[in-house]
Amino acid sequence: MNVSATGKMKIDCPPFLDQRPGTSGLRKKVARFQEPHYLAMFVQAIFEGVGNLKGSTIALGGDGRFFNREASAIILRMAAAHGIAKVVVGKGGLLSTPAVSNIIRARQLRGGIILSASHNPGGPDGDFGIKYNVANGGPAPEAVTEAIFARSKTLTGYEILDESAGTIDLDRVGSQKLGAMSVEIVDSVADYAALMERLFDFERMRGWLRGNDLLFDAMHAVTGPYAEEILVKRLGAPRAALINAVPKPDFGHHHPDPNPAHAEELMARLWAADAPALGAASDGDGDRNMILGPKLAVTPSDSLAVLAANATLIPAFAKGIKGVARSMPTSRAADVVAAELGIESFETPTGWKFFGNLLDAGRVTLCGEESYGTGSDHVREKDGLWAVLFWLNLLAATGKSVPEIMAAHWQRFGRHYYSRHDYEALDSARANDIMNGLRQRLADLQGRGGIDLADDFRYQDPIDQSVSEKQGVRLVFGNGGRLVLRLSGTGTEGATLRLYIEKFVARTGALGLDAQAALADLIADAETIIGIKKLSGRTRPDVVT
Ligand code: VG1
Ligand code: CO
Repeated sequence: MNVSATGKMKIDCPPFLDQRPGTSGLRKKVARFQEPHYLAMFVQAIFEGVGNLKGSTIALGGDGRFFNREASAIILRMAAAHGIAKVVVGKGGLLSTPAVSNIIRARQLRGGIILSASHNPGGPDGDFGIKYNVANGGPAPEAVTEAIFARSKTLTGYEILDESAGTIDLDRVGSQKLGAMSVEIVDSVADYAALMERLFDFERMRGWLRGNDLLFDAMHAVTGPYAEEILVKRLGAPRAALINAVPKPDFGHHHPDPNPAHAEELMARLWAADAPALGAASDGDGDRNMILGPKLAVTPSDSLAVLAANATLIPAFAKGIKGVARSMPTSRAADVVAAELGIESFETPTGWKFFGNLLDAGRVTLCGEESYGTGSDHVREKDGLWAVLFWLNLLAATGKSVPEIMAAHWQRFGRHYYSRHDYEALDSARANDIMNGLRQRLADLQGRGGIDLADDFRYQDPIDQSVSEKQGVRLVFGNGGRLVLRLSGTGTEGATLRLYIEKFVARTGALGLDAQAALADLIADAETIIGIKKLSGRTRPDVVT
């Protein structure tokens, strides 16, 4: 170690070899991130892998999970040592992922660092994560994450300011200095709330909230303060419309994952006799959403299709939408709407980073993923509260209920019954064997047993022509059925296999069935063809959504 007159230290350290970013940033157990130099070495890999950050301004914020503050302090001292000119930080180190995206875009920053493992559990025994967003406000594309990974394997150390350079008070809004670097602490919510007011008809939504109940579950994660400002202060919902609205470092011991399996309290309220008209939840870093009506959970793939079909009722999209994109495992419900509207539709690999080019090129306006992610060109991330406001605006504009909107949608377009079955924490070698075994049989499967297409999804980006291989196996049946199998890229324990099951029923068919019942035959076929249970030794999936 050597300390210069400016307090800059070079810390020598051999590289860590497990820092390849996954679907959305680097995620590891908190304990791994707390190991000496682990976080710092990855941050150094970001600075060097991204490559053009000296003299620039970047954003920094996180979802408030355990280790958020300590990590923020380390990153600020490293940013100063690296020669970054200024960092814009959310108060208390808090910013939702879409809020970071907005700040980068609105202030034309070079990029931003987000501290989050999103929907993964937090706390000392939970997960931590770090992701880098580029100048368009979106997640770093694969070329950048691969450059970061390559750099992480050859680093010999990192640079950081000595503590004598001072510390930043994360809770004091305003300008501060760290060495030669400026730090601006900003209100975490203000810019984002102003953006939402520009997109939606707040007057009309206020009217709807005077006669209808809303229940929003922030899952003790980052959207609590956002919901408080937007839903309560600006839209007039009562404070009781929010549950779990105070962010906690361990998310109250829960998974901050907005799905029927993890939002128990919210689900119970929506299935009760006096259920609110709209129920919703968001995840750890505020980019996911779940939408519920009385006794009805809207499938995320359907939500994208409904938003596309009704977009012109929202002020931001009054002139129509340009196109729709969905991740490959997401159901094809949105494609049907796009065809009807005469607009383009795109199928991309899993992860929001693949939507950025299409949004930047003006080819699509709305994007979605089956994993409770929906968004538009207002930022370059999926956006949880945005989706809730979209639905609220839709209910206010139509005067219809959530079940009425869904029934009308299916009667017009037909219904894509859909479910995802997750097999979590499998032995990695075994999970890879199951994937590879299926891959080897693709040529045999194609054309047999009603399967029209059996392939491993390969994506060529229509804008920059970059290619991403092996993005998941698709088995597409001629009768409207589809099975998809892929390995998760966000887990931190063993491997998680995701099986996605989809079946299309035309508008003249049975539209009101329970999804698991409607999909039962296809689920049984999946076991016959792929044999996850047989090969993994598991009797049932860990999570069904
Ligand atoms: C999962 C979802 C994917 C989503 C990603 C990040 O990835 O399936 O659709 O983009 O999480 O979401 P994977 O590789 O585990 O299937 V978030 O809200 O956790 O940043
Ligand atoms: Co998230």
